[in-house]
Amino acid sequence: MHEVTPEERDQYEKLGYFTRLNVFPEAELQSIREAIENAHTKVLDAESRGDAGPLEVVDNQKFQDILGSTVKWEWDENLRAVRSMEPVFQIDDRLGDVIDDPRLWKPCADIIGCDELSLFSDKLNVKRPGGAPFPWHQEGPYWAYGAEDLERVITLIVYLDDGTVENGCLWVIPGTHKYGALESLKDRGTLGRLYTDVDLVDEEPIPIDLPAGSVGFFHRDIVHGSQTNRSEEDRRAYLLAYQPSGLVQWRNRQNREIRRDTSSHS
Ligand SMILES: O=C(O)CCC(=O)C(=O)O
Repeated sequence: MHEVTPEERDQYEKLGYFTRLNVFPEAELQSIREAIENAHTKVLDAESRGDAGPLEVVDNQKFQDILGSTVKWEWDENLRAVRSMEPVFQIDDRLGDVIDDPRLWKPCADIIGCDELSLFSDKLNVKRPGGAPFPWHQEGPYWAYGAEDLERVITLIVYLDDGTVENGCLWVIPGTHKYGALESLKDRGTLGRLYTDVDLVDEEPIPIDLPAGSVGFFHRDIVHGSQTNRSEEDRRAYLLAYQPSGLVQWRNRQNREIRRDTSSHS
């Protein structure tokens, strides 16, 4: 079950991504949302009681290690909110079940061509109303330092809320995975080196506007990004990346094998 279809594989090879609609029904989504909000609350509580690493400021962005997660705070001084957390599954066990869900890992195993997988990264993007844009970038160059088998890492995004142009859904530039690592922005500080200079590509961006519960699977080198959340609702997403078995995660250097036979999954 859950195999990649020939059409999906073809689209992945030509355009660098494919999507599946409504993979998670509302009842399951609700449970995942509860898990991520619980993780978010625990991080805020830990920070409030001083149980957090030092605040690191890179350019105008703030990062902090809290509960084993690298927390990126929102850029706006007036908005005390978490922007992203990575890794996050260690904070709420329910997220471990999501990582082991064959609806997510099986298509990745097919694309990678490897039956046994381990986790490369899990990340929660919590884009609250007013949440900041994420500039154009590729994961490949970002992950290059630390990946043990970069060529065989595949990434995906689970939409926990409807993703719309208004609320800052993901955008991709189809076909750009074929360029490999592109030039980054110059003269934009330290983080500018992580962002892609899209003036160098001819392809046009498209929004990946999908209903909650849908999943997009992406090549590590596809150029992607997102805009400000201009709506009044949250736009939350859970991003996973898988790699062959036996390797360590990108951030915490620990191995987390994918469990294939969990009773909660068919
Ligand atoms: O969720 C988003 O807005 C952008 C996600 C993304 O590209 C990332 O976290 O690398």
